[in-house]
Amino acid sequence: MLQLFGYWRSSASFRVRLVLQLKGLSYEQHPVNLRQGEQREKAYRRVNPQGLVPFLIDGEVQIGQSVAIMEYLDETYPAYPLMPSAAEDRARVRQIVNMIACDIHPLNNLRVLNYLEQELGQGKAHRDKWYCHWIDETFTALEQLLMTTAGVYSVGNEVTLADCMLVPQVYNARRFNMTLSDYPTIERIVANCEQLQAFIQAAPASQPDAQA
Ligand SMILES: N[C@@H](CCC(=O)N[C@@H](CS)C(=O)NCC(=O)O)C(=O)O
Repeated sequence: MLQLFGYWRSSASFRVRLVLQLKGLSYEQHPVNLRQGEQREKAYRRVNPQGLVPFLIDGEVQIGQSVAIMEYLDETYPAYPLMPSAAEDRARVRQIVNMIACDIHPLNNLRVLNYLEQELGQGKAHRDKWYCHWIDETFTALEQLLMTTAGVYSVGNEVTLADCMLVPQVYNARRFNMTLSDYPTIERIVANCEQLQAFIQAAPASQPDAQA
């Protein structure tokens, strides 16, 4: 059985849960409570020395980094492929994946926000402004790109890894009360995804460690 170390509200964990759900793979969840700092404790560092979630164990195979895990699952479990067959479309998917994974998420994750508040003395208002700024900058460009690539989903009419990145990032934006009306294509794609059972089951609120 696949083992997933994650946290209900972690968008990087959400990405991996989406791939698992879309492919219909059974997996056991090992919640790591990020709010209580469990990711930094010795017990978890023995699993993932980087002290981040998600982390996947598949028998002898152990993998960190959500994008690496998603690609591993897609290549190892080919049912319900999440990369398009045409090279150009695969490049578009990777472009979207990287815009979110490289240009938004690292600026906004928990340890960066904690550093802003605790080390640099920024208050909640500045922290939230920082958070929304980096989403807005990339979503503005992403909206333009998606207008040229999207069908029902981000790239064409099949769900791809791009959607598995986009929906968790929109979840983060909503958590910080961002309105998405400036990004109508993003809004439309996410609404389409959210009708699928896999997206409902992978959502943070559906997880066993979800807190009210
Ligand atoms: N690039 C990594 C980022 C992983 C990451 O930052 N995960 C967050 C949760 S979304 C985390 O574990 N944060 C813990 C912390 O910042 O202390 C990935 O894609 O897996």
